[in-house]
Amino acid sequence: MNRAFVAFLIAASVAAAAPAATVTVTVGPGISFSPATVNINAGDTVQWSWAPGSLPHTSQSNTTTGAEVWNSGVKSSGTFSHTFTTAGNWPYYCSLHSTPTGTAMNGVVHVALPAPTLASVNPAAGPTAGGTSVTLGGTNFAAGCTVTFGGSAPTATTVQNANTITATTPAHADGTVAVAVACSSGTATLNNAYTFANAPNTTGVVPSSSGPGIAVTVTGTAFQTGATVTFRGTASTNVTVVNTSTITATVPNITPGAAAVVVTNPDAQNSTFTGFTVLPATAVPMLDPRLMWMLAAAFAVMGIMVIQRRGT
Ligand SMILES: [Cu+2]
Repeated sequence: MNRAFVAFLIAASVAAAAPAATVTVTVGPGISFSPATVNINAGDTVQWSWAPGSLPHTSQSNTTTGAEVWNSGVKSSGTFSHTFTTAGNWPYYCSLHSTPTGTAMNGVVHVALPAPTLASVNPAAGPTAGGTSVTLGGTNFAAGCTVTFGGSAPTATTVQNANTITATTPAHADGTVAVAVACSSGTATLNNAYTFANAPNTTGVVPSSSGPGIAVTVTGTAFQTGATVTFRGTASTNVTVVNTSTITATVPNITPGAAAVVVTNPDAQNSTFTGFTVLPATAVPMLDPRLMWMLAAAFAVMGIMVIQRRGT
């Protein structure tokens, strides 16, 4: 997108939020409102202007309750104005020549909602499987507004009120996406507003046994910054997410024995590894005894080979 086009878009969006306008409807001189249908925004004014030499007419709203009630009374010259504040369709009629449900001398004012704005998406992350209930905050939401997450429609969308929509996330590939609210009055988009994340998968702990206070390395996939680690339900107090596949965590001070290791991402998705054993605090070897035996055996074999060479 080049700069000129961006400038155009900005100008266009500013134009969309134009200041209040006044639209004129001519009454008469015969039996007519002209134009019979006008489209305005909330805050705009309609001014009915009786044509020179007009027959006597009225302009009065069909509705008799609420903010959009008006009645000019019988006039054959001059003007009458009403400022609309409520979105919707507001039919009206001339009481001398028609009825609220008639067609002889009727008109309608369509008051559009201002375009929606989208300010917040909470929570901002969830599983790729979807099913997360997300609350969108903004303005000018109305019945019929639809939501997309990275172009995908939620499995459920409820417009709670003009400022709140709840939506259940669809399944979506791993990644951060824009969230958009599309209404008849316009579309609001919040870029990078929601992250679909794979569930973590904990595949190992190295070494597979260690004692309290010793840092071990947890390996796997889809670890997120801010992930927590527990050993048999007790949190490690020293966790470092090195990258998406590596976490270092200090074994907490718990009794020896098997301990499930659970990694929980900030989006609440978690994964359990069951192959870890907590050793007694006093029995932590400096090196794995099996490795010591292997090294000793290797040196012994090398030594025998050297001796045999010298002997020939
Ligand atoms: Cu009339």
